[in-house]
Amino acid sequence: MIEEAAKLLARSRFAIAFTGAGISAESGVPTFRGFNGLWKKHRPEELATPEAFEKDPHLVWELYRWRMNLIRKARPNSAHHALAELEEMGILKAVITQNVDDLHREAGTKNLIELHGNIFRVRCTSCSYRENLKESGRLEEFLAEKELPRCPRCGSLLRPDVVWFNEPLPRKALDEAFKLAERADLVLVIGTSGVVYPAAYVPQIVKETGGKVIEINPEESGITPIADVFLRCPAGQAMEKLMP
Ligand code: BJW
Ligand code: ZN
Repeated sequence: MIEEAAKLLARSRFAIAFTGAGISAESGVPTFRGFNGLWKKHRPEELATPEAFEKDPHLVWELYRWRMNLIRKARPNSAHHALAELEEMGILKAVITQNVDDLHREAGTKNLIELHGNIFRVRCTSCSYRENLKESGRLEEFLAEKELPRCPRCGSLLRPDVVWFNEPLPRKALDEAFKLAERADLVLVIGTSGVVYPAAYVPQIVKETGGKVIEINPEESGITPIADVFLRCPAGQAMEKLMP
C-alpha cells in the first residue's frame, strides 16, 4: 500500500494536500470527533455556532481561550514538516486545511489555504476590525484576561475569526481550493472525518476530475469510499514512509 502511494506521489504533476484535525493529533491538539475527539466534553455542532456565541459568549470564549492556550504550545509534527518539504521539492502545490491551528504555517508551508479561519485571529462583531494576536504580540495579555474581549475601535464584542456551522466559508479561500482541486492529479487527504461541507467537496472534486486520492487516517472516514489508496495509520508515521 505504501509503495503504491509513494509511486502515485512520485508520478504526480500537480499534487495537493487536504488536511483536518487528525494531522495535528500527534502535536497534542485534540480532534473534534472520533477517538480522542474530546472538545472539552462539548459537541462542535453545538458550540461552534453563531447561535451558541450569541446565547453564551462567556462559555464560547472560555473554550476558545483554553484552545488558543493549548494550541500555542503545540509544535508541528513530522507530517506537517513532510508536507512543507514536499512543497519545497516542487511536488506539492498547496495545502488546503480545515484546521485553525497555524501548524502548517509554523512548519513552513507557503501556499496555505485556511478554509475555517485561524484561531489566533479575532474580529469585531460590529465593525471591520481584525487582529492577528500572534503578529500584534498581544496573545499573552489576551489569554490572561477573563472578561469578554472588546473591539479597541468601537467597543463591541470581539469573536474568534473562525468559521462556525451555518456560516459561509471565506469566499476567496473556497474558490481557490475548488480551483486547485480541479487542477490536481493527486490529493493527499490527511486526518479528516470528511463529514463537514463544503470543505469535504475538495477531495471529491479531485476524484471527479480524474485525479487520485490517497487517504491517511487510522480510522475509516467519509472520504474512504473514494480513496484509491487508504493508509490506515497515523499521519506522522505514514508521511515519513511516503517521503521520496
Ligand atoms: C488521525 C489521527 C492521526 C485521529 N493521524 N488522522 C452539504 C451536505 C451536508 C451538510 C452541509 C452541506 N453544506 C453545508 C452543510 C452544513 C454544515 C455541515 O457540514 N454539516 C455536517 C456536519 C452535517 N456546514 C456548515 O455549516 C459550513 N457552512 C456552510 O455551509 O455555510 C453555508 C452558508 C452560505 C451562505 C451564507 C450562510 C451559510 C461551515 C462549517 C464550519 C465548520 N467549523 C468547524 C469549527 C472551526 C472553528 C474551530 O476550530 O474552532 O471546523 S467544526 C470542525 O469540523 C472544524 C473542523 O475543521 C471541521 C472538520 O473536522 P475534521 O478536521 O475532519 O476533524 P474530526 O475530529 O472530525 O476528524 C479527525 C480525523 O482525524 C478522524 O477521522 C480521526 O480518525 C483522524 N485521526 N488521529 C491521522 N494521528
Ligand atoms: Zn469594532
